[in-house]
Amino acid sequence: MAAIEHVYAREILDSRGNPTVEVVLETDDGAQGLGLVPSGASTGEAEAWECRDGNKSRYNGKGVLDAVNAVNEIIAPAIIGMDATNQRALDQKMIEMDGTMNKGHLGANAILGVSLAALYAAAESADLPLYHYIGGTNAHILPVPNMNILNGGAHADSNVDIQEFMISPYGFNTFSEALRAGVEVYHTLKNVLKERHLNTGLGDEGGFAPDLQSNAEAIDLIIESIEKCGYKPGKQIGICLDAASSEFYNAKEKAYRFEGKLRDVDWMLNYYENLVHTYPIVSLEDPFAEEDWEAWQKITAVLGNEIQLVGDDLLVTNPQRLQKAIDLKAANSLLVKLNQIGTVSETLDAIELATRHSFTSMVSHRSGETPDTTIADLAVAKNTRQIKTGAPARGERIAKYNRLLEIEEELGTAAEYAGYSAFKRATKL
Ligand code: 2PG
Ligand code: MG
Repeated sequence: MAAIEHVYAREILDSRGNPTVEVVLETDDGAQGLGLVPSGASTGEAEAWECRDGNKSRYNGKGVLDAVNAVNEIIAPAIIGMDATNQRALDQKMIEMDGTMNKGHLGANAILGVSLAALYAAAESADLPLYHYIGGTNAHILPVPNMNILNGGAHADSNVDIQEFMISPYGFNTFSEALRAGVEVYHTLKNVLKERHLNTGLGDEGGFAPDLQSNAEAIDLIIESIEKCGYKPGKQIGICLDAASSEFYNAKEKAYRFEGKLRDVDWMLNYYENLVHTYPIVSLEDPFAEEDWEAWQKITAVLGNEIQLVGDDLLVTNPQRLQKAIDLKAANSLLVKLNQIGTVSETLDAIELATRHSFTSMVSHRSGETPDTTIADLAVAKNTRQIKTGAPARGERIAKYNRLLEIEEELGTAAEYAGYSAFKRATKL
């Protein structure tokens, strides 16, 4: 037992310079945990509620003092004395105190800050590294890093509609070799862009954000960079996309504004099919909007046996929405974001449910991040085999990759790199 003795929240800044919540939690055996909460830009409508003050005179309304107060004045007094190692009981208590379906009273940012801080304090109290504390003795598989090296959509100031163009270095023996290959491709892409006089400024997740002729051109540039580095596209390094299509969906017209025109579901489906059959794409996230379940069913029927179809805005790490997707045969993979659901235990429930129904799980950062590295430990703890945490640039993204290097070294001979096994849906591998 590690009884919670002290809980304190403060307002800090995230990687975009927006306020977010930090929670420090101490237990009676001297352990201390830190909870840092990330924040999205292309957020799903069904995500748990992120409490922002809305006071325009501070941070343009984005302050989180209400969430901080919710921790310091409401949550803290109610959980003092509880056992930090009983994560489920603690999370349950906060869910009950909130009393809404979407953390709409206390705020998911307040609740997650405490949930994470308790998790870290409990791991320290048990004297175990986080991945080991969460995952037990079988936590040993290093995930394939899906590195978002070209940013578009809501994460960039460019004309590129698809939000994320990721490289997946799966054809390597260790995580560190795979990471090195990905980093080399990233640096080479910069030169490839420069040669063409394209912009090399960075988007929110550290990837380049040039204006391009088409979305496919982004993939061409990436393939060229992979080859220039001496790696084999498809064989060693594949491509994952996140269309984040809810951002370009026009609900009134029931159509997608893509490459300057309104496109219906069949047009988009055809477009994706061509793309998948032209390029070494192994994973496609949010190809259709979060409430366009029918389109999701269509694409899953057509491409679901060939590639991974990841639900992010569609599933929002919510076991109920995931169950609906399982029942409807919409998507075959879960994107895992702690702050979409708001507690550690519900996140673990979502991963568990996904695994039970043969959905893969990709653990994910948010576009607004902090130096927190929980997702690196979580991916290893649950042997999810995949993580996405941006380009190999900017401290808050690099921190996660560096944490995985550390874990790989710590595991020593027990470490296993997921490699090809990560993409069990990708028949082209
Ligand atoms: C996504 C995420 C992370 P955001 O759409 O998958 O890459 O972006 O955090 O802005 O929702
Ligand atoms: Mg997404």
